Amino acid sequence: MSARRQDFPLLAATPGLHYLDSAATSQKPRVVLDAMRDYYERDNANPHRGAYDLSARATERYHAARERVARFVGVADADCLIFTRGTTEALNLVATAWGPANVGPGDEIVVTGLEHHANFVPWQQLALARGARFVVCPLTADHHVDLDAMRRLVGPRTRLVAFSHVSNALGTMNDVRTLAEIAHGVGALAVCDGAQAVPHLRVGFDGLGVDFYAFSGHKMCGPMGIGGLIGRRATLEAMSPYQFGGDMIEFVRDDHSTWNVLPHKFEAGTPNVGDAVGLAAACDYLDAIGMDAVLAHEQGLVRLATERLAGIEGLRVYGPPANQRSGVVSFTVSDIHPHDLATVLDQDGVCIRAGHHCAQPLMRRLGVSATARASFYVYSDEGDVDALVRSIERAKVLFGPAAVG
Ligand code: 7TS
Repeated sequence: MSARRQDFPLLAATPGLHYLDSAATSQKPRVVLDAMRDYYERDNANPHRGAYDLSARATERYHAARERVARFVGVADADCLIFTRGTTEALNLVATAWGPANVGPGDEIVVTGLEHHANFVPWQQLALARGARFVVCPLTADHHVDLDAMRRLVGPRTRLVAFSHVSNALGTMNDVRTLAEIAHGVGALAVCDGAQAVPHLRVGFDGLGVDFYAFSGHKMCGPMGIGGLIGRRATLEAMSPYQFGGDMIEFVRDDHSTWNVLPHKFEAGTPNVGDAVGLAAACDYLDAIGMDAVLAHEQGLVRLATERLAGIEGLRVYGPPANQRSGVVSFTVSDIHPHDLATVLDQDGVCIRAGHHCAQPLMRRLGVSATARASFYVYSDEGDVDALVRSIERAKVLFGPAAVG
């Protein structure tokens, strides 16, 4: 068992468990759980409101968590990091708060064929509501975003280009800087879904060139219920708030209201301090390992897994080579349905994801309705790869000759 497994109470308590669904959500290290408990046991109060010391301490912990997470994602201006429930809420924030004021009839929104529904449907719905054209950029034969096609597709009416940093279904890493340049070349905003990047790579928002960047804490050792939207200050300041209530106002008159400064303008209501504290502890945990080491560890396991899986007759791996992807391996095995495969693997304590991975447009482009997906993280090890391969072999025997090739 890898030493790092011991940092994760759930994994330490279940030695036979091979958790290969970290792209869906990661396990949580003890230090994150401890940080949250410490906050609730010592400093819990509603921040920004009480004139007493305990509330000031809660406010300070929330502020410190934002500074810590901002440093992790590489944004120098921490007020440009809005805490949200996660990536989905962050992307919907942009679609709701920026969209209607900036997209009109005849305009275009361009996305890629690789997207998670969270970075597809909000833009599709915005385009439908505003009478704009919704354009899906095709992929190359090796499942990368086709940059030449993207250059051809964008034009003077393009208002926004949305793309993922790393694909959740294939692990493909996109060329974010080039995609942002293509968007900016026609005066469009570049929106990047970083849900599968922030947990695995050193991101550095300030050097990426995008206008908005979204991520989820629960995929990076943090708790569920917290994530973020990073935006450029000028763009965020020009946007109207999308939710109204406490904390986000400056003055409220009977006939009109004015808005608080960033980040509060986009954080209506009582903030999620406990989870922000947990997310900051997750950043400490990952930085102590080092993000280069995190990626190298995952890519080593992906290389090993793809080599071993290649030896299984009838197994097909989707997506780019190991050195061009994060810790995700998507595959199908002959005519065993991925859901049946996942059920057999579960009997062996191997947790994988099966289905369309919230990327139905991508599945259509791959010509499948579903794949099986194994995803690795800091606590995964060679024993997990062994268990995966062994269990797939067992499934093939169970499903008989039809599954053999
Ligand atoms: N974007 C990408 C690329 C994702 O992988 C996910 C979640 C989301 C957006 C949505 O994140 P949320 O935290 O707001 O839900 N992806 C997955 C997955 O691959 N399996 O389960 C959830």
